[in-house]
Amino acid sequence: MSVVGIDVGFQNCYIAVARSGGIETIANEYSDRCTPACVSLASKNRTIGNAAKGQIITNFKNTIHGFKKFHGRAFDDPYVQREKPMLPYSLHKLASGNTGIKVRYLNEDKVFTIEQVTAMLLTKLKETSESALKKPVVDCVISVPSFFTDAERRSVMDATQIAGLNCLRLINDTTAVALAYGIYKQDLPTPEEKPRNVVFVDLGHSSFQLSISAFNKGKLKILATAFDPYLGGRNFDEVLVEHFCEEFKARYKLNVKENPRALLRLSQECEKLKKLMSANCSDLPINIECFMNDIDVTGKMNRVQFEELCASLLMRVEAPLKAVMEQSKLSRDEIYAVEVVGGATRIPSVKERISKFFGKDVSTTLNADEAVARGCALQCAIMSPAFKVREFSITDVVPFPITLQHLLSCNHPAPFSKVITFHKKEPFDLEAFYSLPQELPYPDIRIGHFSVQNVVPQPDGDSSKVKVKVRVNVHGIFSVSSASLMEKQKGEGEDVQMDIEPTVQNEGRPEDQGNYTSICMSCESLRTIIRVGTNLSKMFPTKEGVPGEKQDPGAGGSKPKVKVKSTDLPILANNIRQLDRGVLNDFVEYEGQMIIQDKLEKERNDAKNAVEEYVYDLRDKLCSIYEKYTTEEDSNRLTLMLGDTENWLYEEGEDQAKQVYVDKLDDLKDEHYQHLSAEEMSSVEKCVNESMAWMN
Ligand code: ATP
Ligand code: K
Ligand code: MG
Repeated sequence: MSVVGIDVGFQNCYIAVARSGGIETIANEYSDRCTPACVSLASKNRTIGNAAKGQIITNFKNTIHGFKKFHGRAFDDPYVQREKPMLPYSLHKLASGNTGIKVRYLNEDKVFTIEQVTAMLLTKLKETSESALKKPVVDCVISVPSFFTDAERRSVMDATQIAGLNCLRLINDTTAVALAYGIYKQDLPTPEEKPRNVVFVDLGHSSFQLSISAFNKGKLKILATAFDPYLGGRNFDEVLVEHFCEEFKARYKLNVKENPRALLRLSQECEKLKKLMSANCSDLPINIECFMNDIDVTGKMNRVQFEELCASLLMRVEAPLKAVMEQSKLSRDEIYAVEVVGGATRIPSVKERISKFFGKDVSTTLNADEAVARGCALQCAIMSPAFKVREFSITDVVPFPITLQHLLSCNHPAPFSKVITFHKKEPFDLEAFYSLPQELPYPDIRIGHFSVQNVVPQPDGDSSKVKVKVRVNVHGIFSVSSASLMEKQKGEGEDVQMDIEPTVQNEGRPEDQGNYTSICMSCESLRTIIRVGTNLSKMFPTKEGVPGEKQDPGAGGSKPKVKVKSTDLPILANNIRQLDRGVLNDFVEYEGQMIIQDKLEKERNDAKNAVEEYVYDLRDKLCSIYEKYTTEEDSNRLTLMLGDTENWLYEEGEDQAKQVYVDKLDDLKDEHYQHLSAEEMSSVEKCVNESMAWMN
């Protein structure tokens, strides 16, 4: 069983794997540990990652990047509408109302769902891990921003399935970082001592997240999270782009915004400039040749100017810092360290603001780029029975309160928390939604609609007791996970089942308010539900169900023995914002076809390259090591043949089926060797090998 952790960033993805030596971040075929979150579609294949990044400008309409936050979002969502005019590729409203991406692929117009696009990226990351580990990779842990809602998380989970991955856990970015920080620390306070509180800050390309974690030996508990989902390195790039667009308009009369290619080039150059400014205070140049209308443009900027331009962005750093401290109810001197990760925390003024707020230097003991992936791999190792890892339990939070409403026949709600008892004579419906729309970085508060079926009255006509269990699972996804009808048994000695209740049930009791009650599942109570321990690997993943509940060891023994028969009731989930399962299966199949198509195209290209290489190689050898073994006549004939082949490769041989190239190569080899007897040939080969060995 493989142990793989994947940080799917808005811009940069990293993979970490567990090997016997420990956790290791792995490199892709470009020897790069960072794989860009970029997918490019073309007439014969797709390219993903580094190769796709190289297509951003040349194939801008069909090269998709910056798509992570379209997960679970409706096309009409304000975020999507805000992004749309700035994207070089087209968005498309799907029949479901969700956001799709329209591109040209295999010479056809094609709309991909966001789940499919992320699945393409995951396919690449899966292949990279497989070639590093030299075995198939299925199980993994993947990171998501802590502010991802139910719909966004479900959408990412669907993407993992399309890519053929089994995601054991979606872990919040900063929780993964906290795990990467804590698991190796030998000097954490014992469970009886006061915990060590550490703030984790992640400023990536698209978002700003932070959390405070309390560490004791063998465990971490997230005390609070806060974020600005719309503040990241990209905003700083945009400020520079805006500045130079104006400057170039004034100086060169260029309207950069009308030219997507120029805008993309400017954006890339501004990002480079931004990074350079992190290390240099002096004036730095920006030079782009043949920028637009054959005009070369130049400009310059220094850090002081940059900070002035970004003043309003820098102001936004503080609010989440304040919020997380307020939620945690800790004072600043109770903070042991402030650990920063994420590429954009390298901006000096960002670091300064953070350290000023906390009154201490920020620590950079973690690898800013790889910590999330490493945390994911550690979590995967903890969950894998194949790996022995130090015990470490994680208690995370769900940042947004959820309400579950009980719909009566006339749509009256009646909510509750984790395990709740209803008295019902017939099937009934439950509706879950986010309680505080103003706090949600997402316009749709709906989570799902759950019908509890097969409810019947008791034999005497009374209402039946129905116990409904709701949970937020290990991925941070909400569900009404089970319901059972409890039936009191009369006689003794009958075959009955004890009514065993999970320990998490006792927080929050419904209080009647006429037809409905309202209890929010606040952060505090949800924390209990999402408790994930190291014993998880044994309990997970057996069924769709998820761990987090232990049976009360005291139950049964001390309670009076009421004999109850419990019957499981089916639950029908509706209005859940995820792909239809049939559609999902189609996507799984289609992803498989695209993988094959890419493979075939690669083989075709390899076959073509082999012909080309043979031509160059033989031409070289004819005037070096083969020279004295080849008659002038043969040499001329072969040279002519090589020239013909080369021309063919540029003309009709430019775009042929794989077999055509394979045959061509065979012909070349036949032609080359036909004038030699077997004996001569072996002697030639021997000499050639000797001289090659000598040359090396
Ligand atoms: P997200 O976490 O939002 O999904 P991500 O994980 O892809 O995004 P990171 O890889 O953490 O993001 O960070 C990328 C950002 O960091 C980019 O905006 C990049 O320009 C910026 N960055 C990287 N190095 C530097 C640097 N030296 N100075 C300033 N910014 C930098
Ligand atoms: K990243
Ligand atoms: Mg990130």
